[in-house]
Amino acid sequence: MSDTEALKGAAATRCIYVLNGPNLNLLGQREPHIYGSTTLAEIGERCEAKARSLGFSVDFRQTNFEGELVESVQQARREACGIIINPAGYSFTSVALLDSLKMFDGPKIELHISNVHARESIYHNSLVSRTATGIIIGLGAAGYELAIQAMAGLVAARS
Ligand code: CA2
Repeated sequence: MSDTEALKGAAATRCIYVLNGPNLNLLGQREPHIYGSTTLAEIGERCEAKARSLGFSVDFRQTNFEGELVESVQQARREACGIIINPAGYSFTSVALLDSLKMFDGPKIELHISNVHARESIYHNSLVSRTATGIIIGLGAAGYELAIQAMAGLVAARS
């Protein structure tokens, strides 16, 4: 292994990917009674601060496109020690996303801001849950920081 490869590998062991699916860019602007008033940018900043305090870095992303989400998961295979994902609407529909996550060997935390089980039945059957190491549901924006904390523990337990 070259020095460059070794350096990349070392960084990957400390980088957590936090992936957000469609419409989450609107957080804080619509439906605050369901999703709260915190914006996605604020959540990203809180994730970075929490990760830094635990000796990790964060790559925080949002996309409205299924293929882009799949590509981020594939990239995580090379660059991340763990994935935290709020797949939003793709949780319930995307076999492609499920397939890509199955190929990621590290810990995976699925997260939903709202309690999906207290909502309409179309929100009850997440495909992503089939491959998740753990799930955080219904704790609002605070769920993201809890997920970072949990991920740090999961990564430490593997090394
Ligand atoms: O509670 C969550 O985090 C969800 O993943 C959010 C998704 C929904 O499809 C899932 O069932 C649960 C929807 C994201 C829509 O985001 C909005 C943000 C602000 C205003 C309206 C929608």
